[in-house]
Amino acid sequence: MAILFHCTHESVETYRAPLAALLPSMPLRDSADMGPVDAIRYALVWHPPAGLLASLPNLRAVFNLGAGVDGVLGTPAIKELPAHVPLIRLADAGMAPQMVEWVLHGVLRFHRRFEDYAAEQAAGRWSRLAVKPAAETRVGILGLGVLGQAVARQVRALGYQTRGWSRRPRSLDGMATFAGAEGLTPFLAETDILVCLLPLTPETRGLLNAGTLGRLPRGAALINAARGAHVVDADLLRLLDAGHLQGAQLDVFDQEPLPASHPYWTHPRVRITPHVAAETLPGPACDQIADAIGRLERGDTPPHVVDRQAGY
Ligand code: NDP
Ligand code: OXD
Repeated sequence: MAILFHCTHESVETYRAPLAALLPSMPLRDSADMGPVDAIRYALVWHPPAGLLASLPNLRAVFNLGAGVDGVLGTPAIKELPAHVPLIRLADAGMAPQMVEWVLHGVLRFHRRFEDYAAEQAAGRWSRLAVKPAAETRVGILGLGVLGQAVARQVRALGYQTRGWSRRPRSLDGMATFAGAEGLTPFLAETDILVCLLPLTPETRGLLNAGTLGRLPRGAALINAARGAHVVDADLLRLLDAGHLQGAQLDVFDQEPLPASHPYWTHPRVRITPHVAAETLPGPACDQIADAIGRLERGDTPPHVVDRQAGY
């Protein structure tokens, strides 16, 4: 019995030792050197190429090496996965604290006007700018899942008015919640700093466009750590240039790496990071994977099986 590893940005060696400690009887094999495919029961993948999963006749489950499963569901790979083979994602796996840090950086940047102060410094001006108290600043989080809720708790702890939007109605302590298409307009209308932590699905692709971003109050800011394809770049740039939005902090892009000619690189109101907001940590990831494999081997259903219909 063996486990296949395929990842676009991480070496198999990163996972070998932590997984061997938990599952000593299941060797990890790199997709570049798979050996006999009959022995492979489980696959750990990030963006598997077409043909890889179809080549594994005895596959029992596929683990996505991250939280967002669009790199499997949104690709031909999913057509190679029979309905009885579950796709399982990582939930948190060390990502939540990192995501909280990355988002809070943006919330404080926009609330405390660090972008404006950078411009004042560049102009050699000693200016004191007005700042609303946190309690009067509304932070709205799109997506109230594992990461959205972790972020919401810490945003609230800093005293911000916290609001959230999800697909199904949710009730969370100390924050206003909105759900579904009908909840989106009232949610956006009273959000000063918008944080996107949605999965990329057919429903959420292009959700952040001229219509939706235009409903934010003038001077609002966008923080996107979800997927680049949630945002219609041309619409965001137009709203920034028109002064409707004060700025954007972006970690994810429709095309990664971000092409050298993309206007985000040089836009004075856009701050970018190269998809590093929250990285999968091999230790906690292997704990989750080994626990799930144990359950599957006992005939139980593990947590975090992806709902292929819903797309996350
Ligand atoms: P979860 O699956 O736990 O949460 C998803 C949330 O989005 C849920 O609240 C869900 O609603 C909501 N949602 C889904 N579809 C819709 C919709 N159509 N309308 C409204 N709400 C919707 O995901 P995670 O919190 O674990 O991760 C979120 C995303 O963050 C990932 O999919 C990934 O794209 C991104 N990510 C980015 C990283 C980075 O480094 N930049 C790192 C890790 C993740 P409901 O509660 O009703 O189910
Ligand atoms: C993820 C990511 O989805 O890192 O885990 O983007």
